[in-house]
Amino acid sequence: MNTYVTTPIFYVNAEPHLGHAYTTIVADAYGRYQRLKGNTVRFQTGTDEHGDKIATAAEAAGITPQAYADRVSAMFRAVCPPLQVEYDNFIRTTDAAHQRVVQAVLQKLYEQGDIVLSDYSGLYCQGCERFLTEKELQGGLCPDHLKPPVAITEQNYFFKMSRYQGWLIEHIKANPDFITPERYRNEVLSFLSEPLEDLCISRPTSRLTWGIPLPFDKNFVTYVWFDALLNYLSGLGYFPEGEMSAECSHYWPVAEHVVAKDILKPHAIYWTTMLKAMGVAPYRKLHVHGYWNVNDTKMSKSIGNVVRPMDLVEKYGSDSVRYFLLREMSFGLDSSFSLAAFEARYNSDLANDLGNLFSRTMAMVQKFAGGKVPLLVDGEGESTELDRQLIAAAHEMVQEFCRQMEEFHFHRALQAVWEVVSLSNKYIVSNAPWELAKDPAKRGRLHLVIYNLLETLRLIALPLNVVMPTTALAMQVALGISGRQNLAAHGKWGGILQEGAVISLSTPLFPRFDQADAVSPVAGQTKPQQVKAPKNAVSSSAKTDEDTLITFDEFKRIDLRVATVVAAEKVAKSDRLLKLTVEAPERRTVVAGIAEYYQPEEMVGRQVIIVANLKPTKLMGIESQGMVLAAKSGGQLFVSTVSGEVDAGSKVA
Ligand code: ME8
Repeated sequence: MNTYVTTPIFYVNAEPHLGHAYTTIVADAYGRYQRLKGNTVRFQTGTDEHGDKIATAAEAAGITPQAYADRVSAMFRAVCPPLQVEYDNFIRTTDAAHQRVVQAVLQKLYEQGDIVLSDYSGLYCQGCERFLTEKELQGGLCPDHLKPPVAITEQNYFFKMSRYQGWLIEHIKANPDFITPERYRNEVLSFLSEPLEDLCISRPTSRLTWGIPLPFDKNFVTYVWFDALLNYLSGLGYFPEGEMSAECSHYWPVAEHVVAKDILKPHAIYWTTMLKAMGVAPYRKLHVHGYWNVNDTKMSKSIGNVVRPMDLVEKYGSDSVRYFLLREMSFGLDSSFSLAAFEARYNSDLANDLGNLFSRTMAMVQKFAGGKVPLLVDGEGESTELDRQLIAAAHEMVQEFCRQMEEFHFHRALQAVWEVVSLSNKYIVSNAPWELAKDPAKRGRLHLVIYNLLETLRLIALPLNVVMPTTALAMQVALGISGRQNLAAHGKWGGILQEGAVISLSTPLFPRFDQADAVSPVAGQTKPQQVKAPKNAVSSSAKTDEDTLITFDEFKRIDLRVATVVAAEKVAKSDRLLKLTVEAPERRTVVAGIAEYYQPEEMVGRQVIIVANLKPTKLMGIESQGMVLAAKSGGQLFVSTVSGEVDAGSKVA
């Protein structure tokens, strides 16, 4: 089976924001899901570059519309890789091939009498780039742009959309899944219950030149929507006359468009009737989602609350952003973004639930099964009701995930996975492997419990390939699984993990988010990347005024020790932190904010001075049992030490 999934092509008058990222992630996740089913997928996104809005923005920037479009289009392209969005085609409406298709379609419809010249007087909104009807106005203003439209009379070309109204109503009624969710289908049917007006598809060059010239009248350029909608076909190599290209005949019949509610009408009405007039079958489905608001307020440049996806990715990693957006929004309804909600979900679902399940299981494999998939010996380690429950739930999870993905219910698909994550965490507690480990007679049972957990993790990772590709891969690598995953081949319990296979040591999937690293992803509110005094590295210069003097007794309360660093590694997702294993003389972990100044290997073997009696604190999910002393000077950081080698744990006084 093939799938062709598309996002809207985005206007290049604004930088990519959270809303654009959401639609694109939805389309990407759906594409990945189809690939995981073994289907062939084509995924197209791109930019919409003609029209008033772009011309006006370019003028304000003092550059040509083409240069302006090049600049902003490149931004839309550039956010894809960091969001792990893997498109097959990025289309631009200024591409020559696209422009040729638009002109050929216009010519065809003109010749067959579907496009006619006529007088038109109306109320034009520049923000919407269209004439508005009286009914659409609210208090005389455009409801979207809150500005009064301008009365204009001009000659223009019109697409006789009304000819196809009857056909469209029948098509929507005969195909209940054509527009989903149902509320949007009903909205379109209700709109179609009134007679359709014909669609003005030209703009006089006296008013706008930044557009595709009409092939039959050089005094006009094409209305931006007529141009833009055709991207879905031109991107497949469609051309109006002659045979459909191979790409086209493969993919057009299975086209699924993903859009938000703001552009329902152009997709449900303009585009479908254009296709009918062109003699091309309608797309297969239109998936319509709601709007992201920010802290319950409409996202808008003027309010200054536009969320930039790149800021979120830099701070939390793209898997977490993808997870949050797909888990938080019920597809079709509006949703509100807030950093608090983001961090709450990150800490509870990712760091606690999934992250802990993974690291606990990995630790148990190392401790109780020699770091390998345990060998299951027949007769040893009998199955219990808890095992049967876990196996059935893991199995059902894969089925449920697929059912929900088919319906674009991403939040429910993820809920299904997290139910098993939570059940697995309970399974650990109920089976208490650490207790089983104390009794050699229970070794078989211990190994079965560990095997069941590894197999559940494998099944959890499988659907996660769709939403969190990096995490899924990290889990698979740790479990010794390689190769392209497939839902049918790998979605059942058992038979994939190799008994005796080495389980690699891995870093935590989601270190707990440390508030101190906060960078606001809301434009205009970005805090400077404070190089905050790392909580575990002292660097301030000493004041000597009366208020800051301490008594000898106070000083004596601070337990300073020489510690020898025996291992050091970078802390995942942090630029500042190194995790040090030190002996002082007992082994302990100290997380130090020195990663910008020291490579982990430079630290091993060094003796440092630590505050040994500092209350333990968690940094990026790792418990730090002490603080390394260091001095900062001339932009460099120098860790404190002693002038000769001393026994680890020696007191500094
Ligand atoms: O309309 N919440 O481009 P556009 C969720 N060029 N999604 C949002 C959003 C929000 N707050 N804001 C924007 C156009 N989007 C035309 C499309 S297609 C042939 C031409 C997303 O840059 C959502 O997908 O205004 C919405 O439909 C789209 O961006 C509008 O992008």
